[in-house]
Amino acid sequence: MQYNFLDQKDPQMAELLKLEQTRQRDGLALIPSENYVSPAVMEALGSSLTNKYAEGYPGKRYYSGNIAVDKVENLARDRAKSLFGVPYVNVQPYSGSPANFAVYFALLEPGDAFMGLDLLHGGHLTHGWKFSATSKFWKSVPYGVLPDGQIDFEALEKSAQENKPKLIWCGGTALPRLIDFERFGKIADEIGAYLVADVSHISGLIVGGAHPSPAPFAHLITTTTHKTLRGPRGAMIMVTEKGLAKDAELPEKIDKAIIPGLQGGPHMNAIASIGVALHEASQPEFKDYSRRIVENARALADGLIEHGFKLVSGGTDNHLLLVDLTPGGNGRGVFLHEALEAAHIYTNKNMIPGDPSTPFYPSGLRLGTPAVTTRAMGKDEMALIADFMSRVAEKIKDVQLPGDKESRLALLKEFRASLQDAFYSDIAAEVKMLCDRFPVEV
Ligand code: DSN
Repeated sequence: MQYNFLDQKDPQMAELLKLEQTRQRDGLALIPSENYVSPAVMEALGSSLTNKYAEGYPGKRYYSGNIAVDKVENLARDRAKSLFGVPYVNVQPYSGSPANFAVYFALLEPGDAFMGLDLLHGGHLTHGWKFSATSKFWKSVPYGVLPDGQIDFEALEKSAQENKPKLIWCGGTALPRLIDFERFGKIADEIGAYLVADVSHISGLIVGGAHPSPAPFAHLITTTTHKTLRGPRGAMIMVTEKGLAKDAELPEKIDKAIIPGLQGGPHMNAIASIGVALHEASQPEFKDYSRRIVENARALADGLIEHGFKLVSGGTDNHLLLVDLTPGGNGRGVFLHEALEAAHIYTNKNMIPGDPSTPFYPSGLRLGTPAVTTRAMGKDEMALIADFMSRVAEKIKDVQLPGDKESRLALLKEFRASLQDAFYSDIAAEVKMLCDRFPVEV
């Protein structure tokens, strides 16, 4: 790996970037929100548009010199509209959290009630988690999932009738099952609330036809652009036909919430790069890609179940899996996450619904297949990955989380030292051999 300029101009930083490239190239990226962008997406992101300020919107900027950037933003917007089948898109949010904040800012008054999936049940921080600013400025009324991992629609409907939220979020970050957007739409319509679908995790599956679209049922859709959609870090807010019918001013309200409400200059390089990713997502190969993501997630689920792992909801309909580690003891997610990392298998510890432990020591592990599918791995490779994971889990099966804080910290220190064992570097070598067979541009 070589850089044209960095190697000379800033070798210290160049070394760090190479360290990360090596990690991405030689390890298994199983974090469901991560992916590998194409060289074309990366090129647009590193283009001269990074030099340009363009506060405002196409045709209405506060800076001169917009010949190219106006066309870039319009092209990205048009591509998103056509791909998601919606009449309006804002492509300027810096990322998912700012996009969701803009929705609150556009639609709610301070103190208004809203509903979102509890973080501990797979929701996002910005869907009303108690430590998020969203629950400081607006009144968060969370809903949850049933023990089988499905949304508890009965409780949600009852609570919606009682609390009359102005806005209901659907979507999440750790939901392995299809989202019934139609049922959400009915509940929101009964009380006159806005339904906002945050499809950050599954937007690539939606445009690829591997997950139903919320467009007929939601008023607004938010999504990040860097997960299954395989673009750069960024986000979009869309207004659907249904949203326009409810409030024809929604596009203007969203635009104003982004700027001057929350943001200044849009990151035009990211917007160009989003445009490239949207173009890629409109190609026939992307349909195949999104289908294979789900196929691989199911194969990985089957492989893990064969090795004795328990999965929340018993499997998956999308790109992600949530492993319930409680059969081996509570709060063990951190140990498996770190042990797998020592073997160059990257996952993330995660709460499971009704978790008996705490967010730092959760009882689950979240996995996903978007990145390994980008590397063109398939079902056979998912079986190998399940085998690697099972060997690592077996190695640490006797590690149990102590009850008190001091003992936990002491154990974690001792556990981390144990990860120097050759057992992990040997598996990492096998992981590298697998990765070498499925090269990826990083
Ligand atoms: N933090 C993201 C995820 O990993 O799911 C959601 O924003």
